[in-house]
Amino acid sequence: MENLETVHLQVKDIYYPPEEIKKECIVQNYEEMYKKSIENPDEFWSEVANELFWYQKWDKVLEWNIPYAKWFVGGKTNITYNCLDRHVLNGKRNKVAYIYVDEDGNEKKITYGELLELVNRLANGLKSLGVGKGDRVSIYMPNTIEAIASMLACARIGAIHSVVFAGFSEGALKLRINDAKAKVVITAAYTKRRGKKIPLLPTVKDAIKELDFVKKVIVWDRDNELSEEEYGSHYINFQKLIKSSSPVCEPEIMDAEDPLFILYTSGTTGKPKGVLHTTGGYMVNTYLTTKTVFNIKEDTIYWCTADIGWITGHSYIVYGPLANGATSVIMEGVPVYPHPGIWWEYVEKYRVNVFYTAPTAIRMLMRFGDEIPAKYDLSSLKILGSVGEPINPEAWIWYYKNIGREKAVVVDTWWQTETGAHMITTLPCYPSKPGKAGKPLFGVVPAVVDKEGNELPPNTVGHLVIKKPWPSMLRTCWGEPERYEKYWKEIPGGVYSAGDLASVDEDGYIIILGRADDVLSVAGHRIGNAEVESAIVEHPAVAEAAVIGKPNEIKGESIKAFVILKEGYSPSQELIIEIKETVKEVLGAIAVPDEVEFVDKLPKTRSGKIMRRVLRAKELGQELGDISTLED
Ligand code: 6R9
Repeated sequence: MENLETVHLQVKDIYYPPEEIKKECIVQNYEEMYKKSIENPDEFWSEVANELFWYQKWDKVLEWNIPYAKWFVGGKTNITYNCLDRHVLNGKRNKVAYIYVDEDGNEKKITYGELLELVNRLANGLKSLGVGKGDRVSIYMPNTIEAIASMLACARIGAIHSVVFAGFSEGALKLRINDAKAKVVITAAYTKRRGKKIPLLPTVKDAIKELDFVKKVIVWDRDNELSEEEYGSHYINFQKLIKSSSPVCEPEIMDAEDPLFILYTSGTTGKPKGVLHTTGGYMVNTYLTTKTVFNIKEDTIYWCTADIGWITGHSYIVYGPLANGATSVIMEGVPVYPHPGIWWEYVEKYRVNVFYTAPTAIRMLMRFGDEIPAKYDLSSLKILGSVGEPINPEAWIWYYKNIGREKAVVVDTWWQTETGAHMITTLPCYPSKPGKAGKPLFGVVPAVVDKEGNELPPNTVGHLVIKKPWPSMLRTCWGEPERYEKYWKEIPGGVYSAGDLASVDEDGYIIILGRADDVLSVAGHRIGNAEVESAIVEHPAVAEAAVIGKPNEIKGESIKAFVILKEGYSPSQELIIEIKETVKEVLGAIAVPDEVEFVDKLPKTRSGKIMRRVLRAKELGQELGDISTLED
């Protein structure tokens, strides 16, 4: 940000929570509680952590050797004990934990008692395959109860799960299994999407062909249709494994800083980073944020539409809601199939109180018109959440009016895979402003700074940083500590650099403007420009490629690729199709460029870096800006 810009905020409106909601809020005094969390963090976090179960309490809340933090030092717990046993022992054995629904109206409910038993059986099954504390298990599963149970089974025995979104292709899956050196992979025969069965097992088979450290693959054979030959010694039937394993499994006693999971996310360069989260701090902060941001009470029906393959699924489908003993809806499928009112049909059917989704989905559903949601009784809704990318005021207001019927509050939650939990949002008791995420949550000290780390005046665009460690922060990048350290070195002053551009208004509301670095945000998913480029270059005809994000009304950004062909190849429609196909194979459908343009040259710096900024400005007809470093 050499040139400071001033944001001209179009929306001055402030929305106050309706009285009926306000009086039900668990947190009534945001300012006071926030102040305490900053001024007296030890006491604040101890009180929160004390609401949960520990085999042994911590000696110290925080040990901070920048950039390495330890939270709840010396504490011993198991997150699954807090998510399951604690509720079962507190009279909630028969409370529904999840209501699973699919596109066809099939429903499956599981109670806390049943989920505990399923998790224990699977945990024992994993043990029988030789999986133990610290071992990695890759999970490539559809958005189902079985996937959640797989994650929890790992956590039960101290194995580190690495969930890979089931929409990723073989290449992306292989990279992640390989990087984590997973001993076991858990998968399913298929996932359901738009009325079709999308096979998953063949992708796993291809991905692990050369990975001999993968000892076993557990397959959830959903329709009992895999033949005996499909198995062999490598493959284990999920259902049989569960049946033959004991329903009792003592939780592994975990140190607060023992790893819980790895989740891969795109960075600016090279391969995705394996963001590592540990047990205690992650547990405490996902518990607290779920409780306070979504106001989870005994009878709350909660629905987060994310997929467990993303951090939102980890924190706000699995760990946060379960730690709070909530009842959650989960759905396998897309928001428009079999019809674009399917989400609202389920909100009505299950009397959902808290609904959490992404702006890209809201914008898509908006397109189908106000009449669609108008057909349903959505009066149960109290809190509407947004996550994944900036929500434009138009979509915010549509969500508020057409879904919330002006009786629910919108919480726009800014956070990241790296932060583990919500960081910036307004709590439901607090006034919100469309398009602005809002205020820092407990313990979070954000600032908007220039590249040198100087704090900027209100309404000026700069880099979003976090000035203090927080309990659910990533602890490292798997096998690449230098990449972790970079987050804290990017901007001077010992601060965490989020990689986002932001500004603060005169009331202290933070607005997030998008990524500052070479990371795309397509339909709320982070994709590194470099990842797409290297996928394109895998096509034999391609010499070099550069990709940029272009504003897209629904997806936020769409991908455009500029491609230089090798000698002897000439541009053609077929090549465009093949290049797109290559990206799909290497990375998956979400990373496929909408546009491919063949060029003879790419703008580069003298040091050979592609100046994507220049390509983008040219594409969008904007000023080229400073091009003094351009090669020619
Ligand atoms: C949770 C999640 C993180 C990036 C983040 C930012 C964008 C997320 C946002 C938002 C504006 C919000 N982002 N929430 N931007 N307003 N409420 O999405 O994690 O996949 O790691 O992406 O998403 O750019 O830096 P992740």
